[in-house]
Amino acid sequence: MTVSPARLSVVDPELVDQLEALTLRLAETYESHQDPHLLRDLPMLAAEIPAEQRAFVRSFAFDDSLGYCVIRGHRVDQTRIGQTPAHWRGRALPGPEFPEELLVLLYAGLLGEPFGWRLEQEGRLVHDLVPVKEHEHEQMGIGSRELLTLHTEAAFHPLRADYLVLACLRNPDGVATMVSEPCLEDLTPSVIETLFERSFPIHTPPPFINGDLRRGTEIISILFGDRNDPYVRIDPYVMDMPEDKDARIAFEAISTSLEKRIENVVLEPGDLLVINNHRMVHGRRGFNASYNGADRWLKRVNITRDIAKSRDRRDSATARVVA
Ligand SMILES: O=C(O)CCC(=O)C(=O)O
Ligand SMILES: [Fe+2]
Repeated sequence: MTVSPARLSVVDPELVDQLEALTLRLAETYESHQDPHLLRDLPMLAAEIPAEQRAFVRSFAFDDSLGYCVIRGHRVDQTRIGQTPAHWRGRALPGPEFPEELLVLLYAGLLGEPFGWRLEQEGRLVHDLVPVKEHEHEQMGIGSRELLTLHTEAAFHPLRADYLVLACLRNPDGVATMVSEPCLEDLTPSVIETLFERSFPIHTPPPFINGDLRRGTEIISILFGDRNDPYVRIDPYVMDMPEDKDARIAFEAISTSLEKRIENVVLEPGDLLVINNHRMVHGRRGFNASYNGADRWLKRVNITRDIAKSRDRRDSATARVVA
């Protein structure tokens, strides 16, 4: 599906070289995407993003109405970035695609503070989403064969991201990222009322369980915020069907509505998909990976508007890894 004009911002081709030169220079200046100096400097550096894209991203955040938007036209140097890695683990930092990671972080700097989870990709701030053979059939960003079901990112966690940025380095088979925004017209007033109640059990998914016994099952509401224009928090894959009949009906109604309204966004190299994690759920179509170094490769960054709220779960004020 083509991205509608209201959701798309294309970088002026005349500015693309400049941006590339900037990220190449910054890649010489900073150590890696984990460099605290880089994280400190991000909002200043973000001023180098073309004014049109800055205005576009700012409106996306300020209006708080769309679930996603796409920035298109940045260059990815396919030769320099090399082969798609077989795994995110064990890669030297910085990798050859550090300039591309810097670009994602600059955009992240317009939206808030990037952060990582200690239990996700070892606390890295920029994740590699590549198909990993041993996880081929799993419900993970690094899976491939199975469709990755619709979800709010880290739905189980109160400190989950406000925004995500997915940056496409390559996507040779045009594998779609699925997006779906809740639509109240599909739901009756009583269903909406029920979805606002804390009636829905959600579990901590496996990658986050290792040794972290602080979170188990929590009972959440699926909708929150404004009754007429609610935010959403759902990940049916890690949620139980509620025992209460009305809650069950409501859960099924919103799940069906979200499924029905799926749009497929096929990211191209250089695309940045900005997701408002409260306005929309996302997922990914299943695909056959080849594991030959040419597979789909995305970068992912979690962003919060308020880093202070995770202070008791970070080692220091400047640390960006949440335990
Ligand atoms: O690969 C994609 O397009 C999306 C993956 C995703 O949802 C995730 O890793 O959180
Ligand atoms: Fe996701």
